[in-house]
Amino acid sequence: MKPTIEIIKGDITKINADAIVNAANLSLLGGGGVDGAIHRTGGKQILEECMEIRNRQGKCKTGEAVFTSAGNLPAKYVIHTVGPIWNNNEEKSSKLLANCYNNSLKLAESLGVKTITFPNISTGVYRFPKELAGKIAVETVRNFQSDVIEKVIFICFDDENEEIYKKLLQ
Ligand code: AR6
Repeated sequence: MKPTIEIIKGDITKINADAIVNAANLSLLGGGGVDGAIHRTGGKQILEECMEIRNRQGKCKTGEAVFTSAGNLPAKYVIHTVGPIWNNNEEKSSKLLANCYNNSLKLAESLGVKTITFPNISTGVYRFPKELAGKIAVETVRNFQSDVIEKVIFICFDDENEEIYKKLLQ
């Protein structure tokens, strides 16, 4: 089965889904943007679990995904994935960004997640072109078959991404 896809404009920390995805960095120890918001609102539980992951496996590689509980957030899990920093190597960056979506979906599936919410990974501080990032996100999710995941929500924080996703999903 293919999960249904929805777009919501707003703040991912307010979303009541089984899993929300964090656009983290290699350190897994927090930062700005959506990462900052998730750690700020979710509380120290999330950071403590990220530190345990760091101690166990070291840094999280670009395109890979790990999970923690969601602390004070209304979700059950936070899936932390590290998007690529845009560097004009379109082919390599695109592949890595698709890996973020695929690996997060696979991890979510293994956790029995029915509803998962993605931010627009890499389109903030990491400067990935929004149009291309949206295309990759939508394509990757559309190609993902699952008997577990029922719904994928793309949460758009800025107007530009909202417009891009609306067009892509028309
Ligand atoms: N809810 C949903 N989306 C958000 C929120 C929010 N509360 N806040 C920002 N966005 P970014 P990146 C959108 O910069 O480009 C961090 O410092 C934002 O509008 O958060 O993957 C990490 O620690 C943009 O569309 O992540 C890394 O060092 C999208 O989230 C680095 O930034 C992603 O923007 C990762 O950069």
